[in-house]
Amino acid sequence: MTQETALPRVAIGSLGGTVSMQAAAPGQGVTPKLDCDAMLAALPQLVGLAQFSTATLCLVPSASLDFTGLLEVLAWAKAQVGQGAQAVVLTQGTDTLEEAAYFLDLLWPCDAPMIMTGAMRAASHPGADGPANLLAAVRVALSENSRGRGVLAVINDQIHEAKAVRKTASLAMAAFESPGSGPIGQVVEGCAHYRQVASRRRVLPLPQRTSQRVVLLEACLDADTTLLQALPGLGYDGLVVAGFGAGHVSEPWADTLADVVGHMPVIVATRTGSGSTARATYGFVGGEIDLQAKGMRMAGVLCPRKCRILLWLLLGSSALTELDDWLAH
Ligand code: DAS
Repeated sequence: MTQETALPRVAIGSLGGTVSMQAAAPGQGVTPKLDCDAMLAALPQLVGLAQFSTATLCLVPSASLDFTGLLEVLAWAKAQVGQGAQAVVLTQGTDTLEEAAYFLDLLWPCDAPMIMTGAMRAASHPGADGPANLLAAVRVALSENSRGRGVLAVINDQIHEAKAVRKTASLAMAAFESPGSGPIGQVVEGCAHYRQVASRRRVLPLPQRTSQRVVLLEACLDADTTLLQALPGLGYDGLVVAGFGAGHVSEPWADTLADVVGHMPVIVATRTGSGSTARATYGFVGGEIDLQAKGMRMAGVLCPRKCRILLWLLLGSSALTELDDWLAH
């Protein structure tokens, strides 16, 4: 057996984002340019770590990814594992990495790790962090300890769970956190160190339909109810509200939501960026006790954006009855 065939196989799929971006000419803004092979070519340290199969799945800023495209990425990743890949690494833009990671994690049925990474500095900028993040991602992907943990985000030498990870800074190098829980691990001298053992995972079936629409609205001081009142007539199938504090809205919003919840499921999350919604603390109109009495669900620790993904997938697989259970864990 040659050394080449003895190496584990890792599949790397690239989707675009800053990690792939360059400026066409000095002074111009950066845009997605590098395909997957070009990103790997900038990383000779990968040689000898694994055999790589590469695919440029798309080349877009991550704001332009969508659920249908992510389902195609999932199918590609599953096929790679089916063909013998020990792990899958995905590169994409950081702007929506937390949402894509959670979406894929909810559907990833394999023990093989799926590791997502990106970069805060474009490939053509001094001090580009993409190569270091990609190398760390591959190393985490190859760690036996990464198996059975679903989809992880590896960036800035930290390892984050898909459910918790969040981009908390627009341009800083240390842009990712897992508010409340912290990262589950760290990359130290190229090795993945985890703070806890892998916990039991649950995955959702693939959605049978993708036409459902879930809207996310944020409660703001003195916000009117015009949009809320219009929602039942606009064809949406679900609503997530990023509520104040522990999951609260104003009295006019509470009254209008009481009507909306007769037409579609409504989840109220916290817009604070950290911590859980309350369940049994506040008794005012628009507080969580009132909202639950009116038929709304509280999101717990799940952030508004990830609630929207969960609701979309549950609606797509006709598994809405499982919503309370998913929100409780
Ligand atoms: N902010 C960019 C990034 O970090 C753009 C994107 O998300 O595609 O990758």
